[in-house]
Amino acid sequence: MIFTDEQGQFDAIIEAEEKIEPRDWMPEKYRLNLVRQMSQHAHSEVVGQLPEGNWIGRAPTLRRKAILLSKVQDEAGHGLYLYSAAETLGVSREEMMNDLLIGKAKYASIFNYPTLTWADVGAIGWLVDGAAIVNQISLCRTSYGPYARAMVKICKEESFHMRQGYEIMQVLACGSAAQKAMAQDALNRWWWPTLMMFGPHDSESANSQQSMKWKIKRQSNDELRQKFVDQTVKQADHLGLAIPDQDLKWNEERGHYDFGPIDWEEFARVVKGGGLCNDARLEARRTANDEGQWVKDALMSYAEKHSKSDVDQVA
Ligand code: FAQ
Repeated sequence: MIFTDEQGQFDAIIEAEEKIEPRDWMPEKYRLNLVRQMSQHAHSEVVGQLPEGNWIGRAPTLRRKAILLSKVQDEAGHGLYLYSAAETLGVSREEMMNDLLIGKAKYASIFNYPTLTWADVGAIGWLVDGAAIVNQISLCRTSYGPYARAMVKICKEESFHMRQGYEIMQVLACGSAAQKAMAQDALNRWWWPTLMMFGPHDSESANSQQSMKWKIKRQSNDELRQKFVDQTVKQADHLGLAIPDQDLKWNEERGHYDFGPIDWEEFARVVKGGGLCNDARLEARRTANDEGQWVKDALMSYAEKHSKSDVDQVA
């Protein structure tokens, strides 16, 4: 079908489950919504290195240290794919990074909680990466091509991350009484913040309705949260650990687990900067930015010289 108007062409691509590519016309609000979500996603990957990074120097064995190093490095790579994908929408990495450093841009609330014990590294891999996979599998079918393609590679790596976290929990849960208690304590502290990762309930979600119409989001916040709960209850049972929710029970009629109320006041406080680690997380990013400035300057100067000599050669 040939369309004479740009909007009609865009609508047809979305309707046909095809991808919008950077060269295609797109409504300005579609572009801005994607920049918002993708840059938040990229920032989450980069800030998300910090809680686990806290344990690289204290991992219990050399093998654990090597695995954790590799996992944290993967998160940096995910940030890189996502910033690159967002750049195809006409926003520069510097602008996105600056918005993070001045506290304007959001990133996932979960990364403002502290990692107090080694079991927290297990809980992050199992629960936080587990939640991220549920969300990101769905985003593999997002309507913007570069975002969808980045998600495919990211999901493969997240599966390994989740496995390594679950394996840490398994070893602790089968260990001494003190180790099992440490695993249970980590589950108790990370469970509710992980459920908050999926965002507000659908009725309160400002962006969902439009994002679903544009097929940027393929499943709602509540649908994804429910999927995560349903799959994780069985995993906790297998570990012999208890999910800290007295209201959690199987609902035969719905074919899903019911679960207790989420503390949305806590969520709002953490998103607005009042979590235990918000200040420390931003401070760490600012320091990394300042201390790495000379590397960026050197690379830019090399790139400028290099591209100039290429031009000279062609001339
Ligand atoms: N934290 O209207 P909605 C990872 C904000 S990656 C902070 O429902 P939307 C890997 C939201 O931005 C984790 N803010 O928003 C890893 C909006 O504010 P705005 C990150 C949140 O976009 C693992 C407002 O609330 N994953 O973990 C949160 O339709 C281990 C209203 O919300 C992604 O970013 C929150 N949890 O749906 C790395 C996935 N939730 O922008 C290291 C991509 C909501 O209007 C270690 N993103 N808000 O000012 C998404 O799928 C969506 O953006 C949602 C939110 C589902 C997060």
